[in-house]
Order: sequence, then structure tokens, then C-alpha cells
Amino acid sequence: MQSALSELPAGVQKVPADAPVDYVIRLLKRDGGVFVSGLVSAGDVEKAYDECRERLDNDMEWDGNFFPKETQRAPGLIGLSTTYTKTQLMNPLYHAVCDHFLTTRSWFWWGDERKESVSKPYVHSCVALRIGPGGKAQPLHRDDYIGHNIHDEVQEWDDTRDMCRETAVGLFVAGCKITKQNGGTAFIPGSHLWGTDRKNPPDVNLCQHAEMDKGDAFIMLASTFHGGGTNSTKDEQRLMFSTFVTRGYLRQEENQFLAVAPEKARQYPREVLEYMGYSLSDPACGTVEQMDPIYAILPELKSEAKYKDF
Ligand SMILES: O=C(O)CCC(=O)C(=O)O
Ligand SMILES: [Fe+2]
Repeated sequence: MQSALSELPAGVQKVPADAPVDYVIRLLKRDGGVFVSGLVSAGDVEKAYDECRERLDNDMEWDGNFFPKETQRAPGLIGLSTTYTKTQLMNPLYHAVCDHFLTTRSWFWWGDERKESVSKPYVHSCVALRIGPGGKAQPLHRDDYIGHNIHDEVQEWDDTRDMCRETAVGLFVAGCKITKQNGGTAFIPGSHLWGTDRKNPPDVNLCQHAEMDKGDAFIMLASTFHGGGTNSTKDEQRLMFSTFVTRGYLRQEENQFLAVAPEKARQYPREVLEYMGYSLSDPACGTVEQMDPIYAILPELKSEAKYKDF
């Protein structure tokens, strides 16, 4: 795998939406980020915007420097936009990438039996971000600081050593044409390999900007240093949909059980509910009444419920 990484074309790549998953994964291991053109149709992006625009318009100002006052947010997107949920959160390419980086496999002794557990990834956060004219750049950060992820410095990705390195993967979808000028996300290619204990702060001069057409996407490992850019335009709003997925046994950034009303959640197919966290993380995280939480949100399934070993 390592020799394969060195054969990749130089620089952060933009791949078509039907690119092989394997290729996208290899690019992420080398660069920490990869662009995907036309991942979502312009029509679906516009529809998703319509469905969350009111929340964006009515957002409160952030008190602090993580977001400039010109940035408005629409969190809890699953509750606001079925189009976003269907066309972005549940995107098959994104899921395959998340499955690769965020599935956790472990084995344990259970008496004299050797038990294997596989914990699958689930939703971390779902928010639309609109940076208005004049909005200043965010401080460069790693989104996995949220989950206290500490990194060793490495030269190159190693599949065995780095199996558990990442705790989250992001999907940024352009809601409009995104340029460096209107606040395209700044990121440092390769910074996912950096150690936490580097002496110097991340240098903005190493940044590249995520410039995308409406419906294009940027998939990014959460350990990559990045931040919303400065919107230096007079009249452009930069709209981007941001999704993160995390390991099944870690706490969600955005609590989906409270962020999305149960009556709204119930309108989604079971696979969406499971991705939100209405499912067990093997062996036994997330139970309700010591069973899979799906029975709590879909009580009509209760007749099939029974206690089981973990
Ligand atoms: O707005 C952006 O481009 C990035 C936002 C971000 O990094 C964050 O909210 O953590
Ligand atoms: Fe971030």
C-alpha cells in the first residue's frame, strides 16, 4: 500500500463522483483531503438550501472567535432537510470512505471464548455554514480535538499502525460556487500526519483553499488542519454543508437524539435512523432497556426484540 501512495499524481486531487472508493481512500491517506466533482446535483443542493434557509437566516451571533459574526449556521440538518439527508449524509461514496477509516474491530476473551466485535461509524454532526461578506477566517484547527484525539507524528500512512488513527471524517458540499475570496475552507495538505505535540502552531501560509462548484464536495480526515476562510467579497455568501461521521463508540458532537425530534426521525428509513445512532455500537453501546435502541424509536418492531449476549 505504501508504494502505491507514492505512485499517486502529485497534489491534492479532484476526482469524479464515480471514482473507485479505493482510489479516494489512498488519496486521503496521503493528503488528508480529496475533492469530488459533482457529488450532489445542483438541484438537490438548492432544495437542501431551501429546507434550511429559515434556520440560517435566524441564527444567533457566535460569542467567541471560532466563527466570525458574519457566519450563520443551520445545525441539526437531519431534522431540517430530508434532501440533505438523502443526497449528502447517506451518500454511498462517503459511507464507504467512513467505513474504511472509522470501523473498529476488536476481540475480547469472554470466558474461554474469543469474541470479535465490529463497531460501525455513525453521525457526528450535520450543519450548514453560511459565511457572509467580511467574515474573518477561523483559527486553523483539527476537528478531532472534539474527541480528544492525540496524534503521533508520522511520515506516511501505514495501514496497520494507523487503523485507529482517525476518529472522524468530514464531507463538505458546496452550496454555491465557493472561491478563496468568498471563504473557501483553508486546509493544510498532509497535516493529518502531524503530531499533536509540534511546537509551532499551524502556519496559514501552508494552506490551500477548497474551491468548488455548487454540488462539488471535499472529503477530509478530521485530523487535517483547516478552517473556514475569510470572505473578502462585498456581496457573496459562502454556503457549505458540513457533515461529520465518527466511530460508533465515541460520543457524537451533535446529539442526534435531541437535535432531531423523534417524530421527524421516525419519518426516515431505518438505515438513516441507524446511522443517527438508533442502533447498537457492537458490542454494547447505546442500549435502551438493554436492547438495540431501534425498538425505542420504532416500537412497532418490538415484537422481534429480545435480550441477547453482546
Ligand atoms: O466553514 C468552513 O469552511 C469550515 C468550518 C469548520 O471547520 C468548523 O466549523 O469546524
Ligand atoms: Fe472544523
